[in-house]
Amino acid sequence: MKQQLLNIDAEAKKALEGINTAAELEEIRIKYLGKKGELTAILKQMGSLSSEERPIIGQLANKIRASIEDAISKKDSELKESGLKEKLISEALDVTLPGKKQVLGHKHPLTLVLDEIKEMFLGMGFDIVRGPEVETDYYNFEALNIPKDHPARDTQDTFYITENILLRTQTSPVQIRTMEQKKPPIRVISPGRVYRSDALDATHSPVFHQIEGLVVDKGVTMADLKGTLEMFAKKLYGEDSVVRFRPHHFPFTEPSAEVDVMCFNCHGKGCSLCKGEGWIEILGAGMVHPKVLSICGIDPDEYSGFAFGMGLERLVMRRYQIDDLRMFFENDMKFLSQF
Ligand code: 2U9
Repeated sequence: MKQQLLNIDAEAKKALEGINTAAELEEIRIKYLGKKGELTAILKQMGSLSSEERPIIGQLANKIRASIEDAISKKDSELKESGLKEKLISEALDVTLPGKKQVLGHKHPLTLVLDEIKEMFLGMGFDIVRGPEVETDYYNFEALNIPKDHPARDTQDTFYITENILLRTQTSPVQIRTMEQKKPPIRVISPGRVYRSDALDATHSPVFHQIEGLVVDKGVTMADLKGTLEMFAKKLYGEDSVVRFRPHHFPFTEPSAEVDVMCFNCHGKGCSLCKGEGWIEILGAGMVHPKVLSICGIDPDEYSGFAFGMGLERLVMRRYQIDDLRMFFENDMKFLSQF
């Protein structure tokens, strides 16, 4: 039995030399010192010894247990220390390295220009009003003097949800709601998303943004409209901008006009930017049709007003020479990071 104990001691020490992990160490502890371990197995045979041999073997067994436990704990410290060393090496930080550049986000080009336009009109005494994008036929068409059989109501232009509910095709319904709720003087702009049943391509999108404006007061004339839009054009395109009004027709304004600004690239001569016209259309406008005032409960004999509307995407595309509308919606960082 003595020789067996000495063998176990030697075997355990040898086994400890070849291990590298805490799990292997635990296996050795269980194998030699555990309840079902080799040392315990030998001690179970102590009963067969003489009363003289038993204390000697018992003492030796305890000495060997203690020695193996020491060896295990020494190995454990070594493993922990070498593990710590590896950890320190693998997680070493070179504090002299330059910091990682924090890429800051920024506003979308549509938001940049919309914020600029909002500031211009706020500076001219306008308020900003918003309204629902899901509208009724009444607010989107009827109240705007667009009769039932008008082509604008055709489903190829408008997203109908039910016969009477639709996605607004312009932000004009917000102005109708404003005129119903507020007595003149009214000076508002209504920016927002509008929806047209168009296929997405370089110049069309089923969803785009409009900014419309409305002024209603006593004695408002076409001169006020021209003055306001001229000031807007000069703020947007520069003090030397020239605007012109071309007669047009809209059901909700009378008289109506389409408003051009002289091409800031060729000053009216004609170039690729203005497609040889010399002028660039920026918006539509007109005096609010008396029927529209009346339907909102405003007496057209006492009050008059003007209104205008512009498409934001087209305006931003011209300003930054962007030739494909889809760039606005694809979230391509190469595109967006230019602004
Ligand atoms: C009310 C009365 C009149 C808004 C107007 C236009 C002319 C116009 C287009 C510009 C480009 C729509 O986005 S676009 O395709 N808009 O030309 N809009 S007058 O007139 C109104 C609005 C509200 C109560």
